[in-house]
Amino acid sequence: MHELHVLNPATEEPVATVAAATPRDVDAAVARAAKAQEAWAALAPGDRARQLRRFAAAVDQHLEELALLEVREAGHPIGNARWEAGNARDLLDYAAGGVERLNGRQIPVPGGLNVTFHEPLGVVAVIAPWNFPMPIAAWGTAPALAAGNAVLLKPAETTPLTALRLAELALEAGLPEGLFQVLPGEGPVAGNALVEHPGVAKVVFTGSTAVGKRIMAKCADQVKRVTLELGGKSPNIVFADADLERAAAAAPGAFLDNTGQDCCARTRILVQRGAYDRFLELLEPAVKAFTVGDPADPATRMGPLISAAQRERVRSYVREDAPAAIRGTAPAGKGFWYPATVLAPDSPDDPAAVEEIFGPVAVVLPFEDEADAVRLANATRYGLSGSLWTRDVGRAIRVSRAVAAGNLSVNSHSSVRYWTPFGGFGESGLGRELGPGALTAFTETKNVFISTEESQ
Ligand code: TXE
Repeated sequence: MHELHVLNPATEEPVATVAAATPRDVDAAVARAAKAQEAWAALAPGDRARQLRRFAAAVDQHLEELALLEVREAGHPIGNARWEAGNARDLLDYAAGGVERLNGRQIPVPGGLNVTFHEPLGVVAVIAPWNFPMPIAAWGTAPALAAGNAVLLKPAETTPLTALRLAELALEAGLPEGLFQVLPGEGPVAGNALVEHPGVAKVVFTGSTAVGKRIMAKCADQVKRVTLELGGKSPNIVFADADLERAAAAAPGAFLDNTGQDCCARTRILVQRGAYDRFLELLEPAVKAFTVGDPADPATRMGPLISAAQRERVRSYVREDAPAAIRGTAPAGKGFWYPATVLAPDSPDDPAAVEEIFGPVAVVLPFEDEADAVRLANATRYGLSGSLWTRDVGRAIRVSRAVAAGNLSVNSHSSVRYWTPFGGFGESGLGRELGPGALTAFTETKNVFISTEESQ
């Protein structure tokens, strides 16, 4: 039997060993989920909503425990981990609030009554990554359940523990047996079995673009529904007319939060030529003040990377002789630490400026004018998020419309709110999560025409 060995990324100490699901386990889970889903979809909306609210309340009661588990399995600073557990709770509450508002429409047509229904899909697979284990699990799970589906959640190999605890809390809160099951396992084994299973109606995948493409191709065989949330290489565009102090104070968090393991990380810092030197002068102390260390310490802002493999991946992008603008420090000894690094590549085509590194590494590049900024921002196969800093309102709107990305922020780096839509352009993904359309993404629209002709 395969096992997953969960390590504390800050210390490399073993935290737990978890059995990995096999394709046979997936078969059994799909059958149980399908059975539970029928009864769940038949419930009155208010009853479904009440059960989800109880689940949210259970998460709320165990918030600190869940956050501490996240600290241990993912190495996230405790402050971030509390936000993550809170985000999972909020999603469940938000989705519960949508159950009774999941209404169809009546569209006038001659000769009868025409109505639309939002029918649940059935069994949904949520394949989650390790960078935000709880929020991303909840982004798929909560609206899918609310819309009347069953959910099989496969957490990442390195972070199965919070997901398993969420499943226990769901049962304790009274959710029916089988409706929400967690299948820890390996991507190519358990994950693939979910993707290929004919009993799974939709796959929600968050992870690498390479695996996302493979999943999409496999889903095509069955015309299976799929939502993809993939990588990013988002720009942080600083115009010379911006409040440079504010922009420089905010820039470190935009690529160092979660140790840069964030699909929205603003890792391409584009600075207008006239402000370039001044901005770097302001950025350096801000990067160095970003406290790195023990994730359990509330003062810590940056923890370790998730694994030795991820650290190797990050290292591979930062050559020893790479022209660096800023280099921070990281703890020595055990743990998968990596220092905050800002590179100043000679060319915007340098791999560090083009590929998603998924670590605390950004590049800084100069640009000349607005058109040049937009051209550089869009010179990527990704399109997840981005920021722009300017005091000119017209420019803020023009550039926001011109940058091809799903989530933009002006004079801010904030791009994720559970009540607003989230997702990417280009190779950053397909479909949207969160926001007002979150539940309908887990339904099929059915149109029914009822003739009002009198019988002869
Ligand atoms: O991702 P994988 P990895 C990016 C980031 C990172 C890189 C590699 O650049 O450095 O991907 O990370 C499951 N069928 N992101 O290797 O492999 C896997 O078990 C079905 C961006 O960890 O894509 C895990 O649950 N499932 C990102 C999930 O996919 C499969 C978040 C993600 O793992 C599978 C994470 C298969 N064949 C990484 N192979 C984001 N968008 O935020 C793997 N999995």
